Amino acid sequence: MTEKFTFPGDFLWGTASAAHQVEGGNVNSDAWLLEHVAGSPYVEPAGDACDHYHRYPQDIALIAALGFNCYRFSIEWARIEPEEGEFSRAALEHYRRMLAACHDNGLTPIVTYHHFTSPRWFAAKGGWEVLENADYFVRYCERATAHLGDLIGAACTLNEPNVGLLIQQMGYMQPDSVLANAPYRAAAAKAAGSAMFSAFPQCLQAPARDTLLKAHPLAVAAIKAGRGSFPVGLTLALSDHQAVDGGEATRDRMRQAIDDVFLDVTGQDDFVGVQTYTRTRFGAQGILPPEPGVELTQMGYEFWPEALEATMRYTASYSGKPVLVTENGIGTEDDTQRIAYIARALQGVRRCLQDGIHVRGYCYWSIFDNFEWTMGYRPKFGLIAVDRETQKRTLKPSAAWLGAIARANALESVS
Ligand code: GCO
Repeated sequence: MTEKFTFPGDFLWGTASAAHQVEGGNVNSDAWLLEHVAGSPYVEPAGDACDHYHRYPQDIALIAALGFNCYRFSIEWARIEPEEGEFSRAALEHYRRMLAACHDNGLTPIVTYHHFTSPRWFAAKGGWEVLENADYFVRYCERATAHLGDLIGAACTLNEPNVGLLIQQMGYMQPDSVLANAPYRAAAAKAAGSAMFSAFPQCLQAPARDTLLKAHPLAVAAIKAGRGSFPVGLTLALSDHQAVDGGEATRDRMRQAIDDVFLDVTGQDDFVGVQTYTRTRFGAQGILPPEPGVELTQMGYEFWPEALEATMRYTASYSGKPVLVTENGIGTEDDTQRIAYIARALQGVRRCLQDGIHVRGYCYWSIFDNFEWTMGYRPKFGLIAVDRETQKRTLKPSAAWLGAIARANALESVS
């Protein structure tokens, strides 16, 4: 039986992006350097990306025209503070214009202060692996807020500070002991003219975790003390951790180490940003491979749209905070599969709301097919395709489909 479910009146409907993945020409960032060294973990460089740095006026108008009421994007530290202590008024003004464009188009801007990339000088000082370096991030947050705060609708400090731990546990990234001697680290340090070079998320996770845990609450305090008044939170990479055949203890241990430690520093936050793509199953011995018979996405993840509901419920009950879905999506060439994925994920959002969980909004990752980090441009997460030669944007059916749901602020509920 189907009936109509209406979302709360202030529900945020949006899509998400991140500076390095869409702007293009982010040459002063640590990622850009790492993309170009011998033995780089990146299959290709970001290059011009989607040239969103120049095309944001049309892009933002397009997002609004589709029916969304918010846009999550990140401001780029490497542009705002190109050298240590040297802040670029021009770069800050660029982001002011982006924020103003959101408002002009009726979109609430959700700003991420740090979405993986940092300035080269920060990486050359050991980046997140050095505890004292948290202070550089906090100072940047202060300066950015002083310039932009009156136009910000909501803010995320760090994007997925736990993602390195998660992908390391899943076997997608080497353990710290191996990473420490990765030839590209030495090559990057040499290129940066430094004794060390550490770029997130390919950094040593144990020391980076401590710096990130220190930085987040300090950044929240700095942002809240600054210009403007808007909700502030942390986003986390949250996989639906499932226990199978006696895997409960392993699952709980992993959840504690990857998720709970970060949720434990959200005390002053206004929401937790939930970013979920799939599930992870744990047996008594550790992580299990994908279950035979379950479809895989381009990322090699299990197609498991209900993962979002599980992580929202876990996060809300563990933290006692409202949740905002800051990312949920699928890498696929098949847009019908994308629609099926989102449709099922949204039923989970609906069930959470019906159970009284405070969900502030849903942002699909991503607005464009963009630079999927080490995997380059192959995975297609976008609602909009981008021609890599001409930069021409082409709407996929999912863009109009999700935009219509956003505009209606309602969904047919399927039980
Ligand atoms: C992350 C980031 C995004 C990714 C997205 C798809 O999770 O790595 O927040 O930058 O592109 O998650 O993998």
